[in-house]
Amino acid sequence: MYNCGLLRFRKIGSVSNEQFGYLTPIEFGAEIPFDVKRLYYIYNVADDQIRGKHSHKKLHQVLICVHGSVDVNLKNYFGEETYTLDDPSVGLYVGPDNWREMSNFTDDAVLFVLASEKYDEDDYIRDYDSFINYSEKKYQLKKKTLKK
Ligand code: T46
Repeated sequence: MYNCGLLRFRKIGSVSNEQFGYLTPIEFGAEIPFDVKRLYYIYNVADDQIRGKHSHKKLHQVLICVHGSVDVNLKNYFGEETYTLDDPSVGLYVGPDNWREMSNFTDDAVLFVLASEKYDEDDYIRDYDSFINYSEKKYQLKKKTLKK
């Protein structure tokens, strides 16, 4: 889908061989498609909570569920997709102009996020109709329906 997609990181090790386990290295500049300026993580979220409900004008991010599982629904001018993140060796790249909603957090879920910019509330669009208007103007294409 436009401006988002899964990144598969290396997974070094094995669960055979007396369960030595895995190590996933992520080298900034090589495996992340932007310079990382901030990281944060989201955890202890009840399974009936929906987080997100906003888009970003400029921010690029990679979301990695390092423990447990979470669903991330993305909508942009060109389509919609839901990704289940449940593997710490997989990241979801989310570029600007994606409306995101995170749901179905398992009790043990820890969602780790790498971000291209420091926190800036002015970069958020938190109203869905404003997101649609902004996307329509930006992409200057004829009207296409983004379903609520
Ligand atoms: C996103 C998804 C995946 C800060 O003070 N600094 C920060 O770096 C962040 C990320 C948030 N905050 C404050 C702003 C709010 O008062 O923390 C509070 C909760 O933030 P928010 O409601 O935006 O959290 P989520 O889970 O809805 O969204 C977050 C990110 O904000 C957002 O950029 O893409 O995770």
